[in-house]
Amino acid sequence: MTETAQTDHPDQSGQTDSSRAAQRFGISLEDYLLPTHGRIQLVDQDGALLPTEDQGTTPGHEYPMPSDEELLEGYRHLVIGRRVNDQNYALVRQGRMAVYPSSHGQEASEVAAALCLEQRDWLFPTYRDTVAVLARGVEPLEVMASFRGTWHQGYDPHEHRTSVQSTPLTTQLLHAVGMAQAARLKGEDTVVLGMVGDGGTSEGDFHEALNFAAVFKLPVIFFIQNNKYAISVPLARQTAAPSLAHKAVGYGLAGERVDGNDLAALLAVLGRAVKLCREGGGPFLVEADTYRMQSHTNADDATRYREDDEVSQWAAQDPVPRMRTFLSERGVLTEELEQQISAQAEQVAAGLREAMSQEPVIDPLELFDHVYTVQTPQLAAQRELLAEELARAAQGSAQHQTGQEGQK
Ligand SMILES: Cc1ncc(C[n+]2csc(CCOP(=O)(O)OP(=O)(O)O)c2C)c(N)n1
Ligand SMILES: [Mg+2]
Repeated sequence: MTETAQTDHPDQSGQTDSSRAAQRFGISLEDYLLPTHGRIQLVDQDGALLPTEDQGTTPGHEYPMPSDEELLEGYRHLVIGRRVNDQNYALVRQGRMAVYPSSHGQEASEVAAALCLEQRDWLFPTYRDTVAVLARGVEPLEVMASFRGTWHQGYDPHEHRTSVQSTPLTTQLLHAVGMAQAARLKGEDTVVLGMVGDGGTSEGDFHEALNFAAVFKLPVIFFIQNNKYAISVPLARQTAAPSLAHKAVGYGLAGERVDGNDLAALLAVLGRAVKLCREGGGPFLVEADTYRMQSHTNADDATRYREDDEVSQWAAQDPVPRMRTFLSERGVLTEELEQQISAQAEQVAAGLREAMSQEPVIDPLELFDHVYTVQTPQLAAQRELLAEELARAAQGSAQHQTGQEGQK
């Protein structure tokens, strides 16, 4: 370890970053690092603004309501995200897309993860986080390329400062931490947000990422979407901790738990975490309390391991109608705006249907192009072998066709 890590970033008075942050909020270091009891919620499941005393806040853990503009922009992404989730689910069932892990029900968490960041920040998503990637501004068809299997990676991670959607669990958190360290070394004030599921918190990589980030005081937000299942494994088999947010204190970083279906609360909590990280008060862990409404993927049948009653309880907490009611009653979301937003969502869905109906043009030889800058002799030989096979197959099918025509 370097000298910097051992001294825990003390300033001249010997204070650490976290103790400075705690002092700023007028609470003890322990109260700063520990999440509030329960969870932060600003808008209830029926779309009503909660009175301050019912928002789950405690001294030093207060969160101001985001502006109407921010919420309206978030709502637009919620509606588009829901439409994309459901369109892709249907496309998989029609055999036009290989796989799609839907975040239906989790769209508020997805959207907030993207909207809390500035363009210059970095997002590290998982396979479930397509809606977050879309809210980051990536073109829907580019995002879908990897799920369709037509191209290795459909978008340029550097252009959007959004990493590839990671399928190996939790590896993305180590990459997020590495990116934050690199940005610091370059003197940039980049904030990095790494997304992970409840199941992903049991991986060894989770420990390494949090520990490194905390020791080196890196500007990283670890954003856990606790959707209660890791395929069929329930949360109770994942951890014995009072909450996933409590894991933070053991590493010496601050944790908070938030209603993951309340867009307003998510934007408030993540917004403050970004601000603190930017000012040197990071890292942060935020646990979003949410639920996966559909099966894990098309290869899974959720009815085999959970009860309908549980699913309907969460259906009542749906983030989309909740925000619609809240914004309509505030007079922010008019009938006309609502129509514009759904027309935009329909347009995105139609674009996906259209694109997924076309046969993809694929050159199998391109498989060898991006493995090494300079191709190894083995790969060159394998490429040659495949090229010959393809040529033979093409010749065979041409002869077959001529034969068929001769029989006519
Ligand atoms: C390292 C690794 N181990 C196992 C898997 C297989 N796997 C894919 S998704 C998944 C469950 C993950 O659950 P969670 O982290 O809660 O995310 P969710 O799917 O609920 O969003 C598992 C075990 C994997 N992709 N990577
Ligand atoms: Mg999960």
